[in-house]
Amino acid sequence: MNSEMTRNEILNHFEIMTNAEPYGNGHINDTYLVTMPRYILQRINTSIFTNPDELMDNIENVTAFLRKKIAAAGADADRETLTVVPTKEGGKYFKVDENNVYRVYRFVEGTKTIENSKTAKDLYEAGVGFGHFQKLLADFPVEKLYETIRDFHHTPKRIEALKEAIREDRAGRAASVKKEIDFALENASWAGSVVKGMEEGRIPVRVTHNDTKINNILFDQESGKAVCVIDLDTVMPGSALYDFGDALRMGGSTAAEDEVDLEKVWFETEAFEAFVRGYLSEMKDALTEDEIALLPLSVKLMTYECGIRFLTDYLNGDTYFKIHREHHNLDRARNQFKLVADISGKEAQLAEAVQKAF
Ligand code: ADP
Ligand code: GN1
Ligand code: MG
Repeated sequence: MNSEMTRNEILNHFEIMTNAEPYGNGHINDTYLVTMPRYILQRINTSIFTNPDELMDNIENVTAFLRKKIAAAGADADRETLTVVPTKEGGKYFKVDENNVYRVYRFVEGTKTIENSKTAKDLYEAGVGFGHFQKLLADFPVEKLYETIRDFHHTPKRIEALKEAIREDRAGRAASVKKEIDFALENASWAGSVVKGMEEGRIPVRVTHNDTKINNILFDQESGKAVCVIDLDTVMPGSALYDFGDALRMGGSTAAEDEVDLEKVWFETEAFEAFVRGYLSEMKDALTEDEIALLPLSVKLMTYECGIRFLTDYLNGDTYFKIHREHHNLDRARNQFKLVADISGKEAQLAEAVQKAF
């Protein structure tokens, strides 16, 4: 929190709703109940999202589009998509200074997020949630979207960034992580599959979320059904395979992303089976044959890509991902690479699960 302005002062700039209604049956004083919906206040990471105008334009356009479709289907648009709360001047965010840019969303009530322990039902619902999100956005005009982070899932460029980090060795760590570097570079051969398919026009460019961690879905507290896809900062043109693979990177692991005991880190075929059933219940008619064929590989690919991003950040001295302990990024990279190795041995099972889910 910046020192110049308190949270309440910042909130004062937003169109926060308050209401006071007469309350109780007292005979002496005038009593009112003051209600206020709950809100989420977020400081935007402006070192990553350097253009808040473009970022918030994307989010407003996408949520307005979703809102119309959800309402037209008779569902509750206030619950099923994010609502950006404007500032009192009608802006999409409030800027204290270059590094302190804030936005407010309506809090979606009656929901929960799922972090690490997840059931097959959670995975099924997550598949429905992300699949539905993609389906609703299928006819969103892709040219309206800004690329908020250029080449975000361009895996070959991520490999180039890793190589540069190795060459520069800014934190003096390269020699100590030779094993991880070797693993990353040995696995580079298949890492361009999706990007190449998109460049050759075999894999369609779609409007995708691009950061489909399971904790970026709000689930209904009672029914456990997926309610609302959140964290829309990276909604950009991309591949359905990015979202599918990234969701299972986290959703399919038996352990947290930073678990250091690699004996606890495995990829669960059952999680894949549940997620793919949910996802295909929404997307099976929309996907092309090439996309369907690459669903199993996409999980390994997105896990690999995330692993090399963690390793790159470790080599660069931890400048991108928040860390909470020394070597945190290295722990995360090792964890992701363990998953990649495990997924490699299970690809035939995953392909079978895709067929079964149709
Ligand atoms: P980050 O980019 O840091 O992951 P998120 O936008 O995903 O930030 O928000 C972090 C967490 O805050 C979410 O995982 C969720 O638990 C909660 N959250 C965010 N927006 C809302 C909302 N509108 N209603 C309810 N909870 C929310
Ligand atoms: C970041 O913001 P969050 O925690 O949802 C990252 C993702 C990574 C993920 C790894 C904008 O996601 O790409 O996969 O961490 N988001 C960005 O946990 O870089
Ligand atoms: Mg998030």
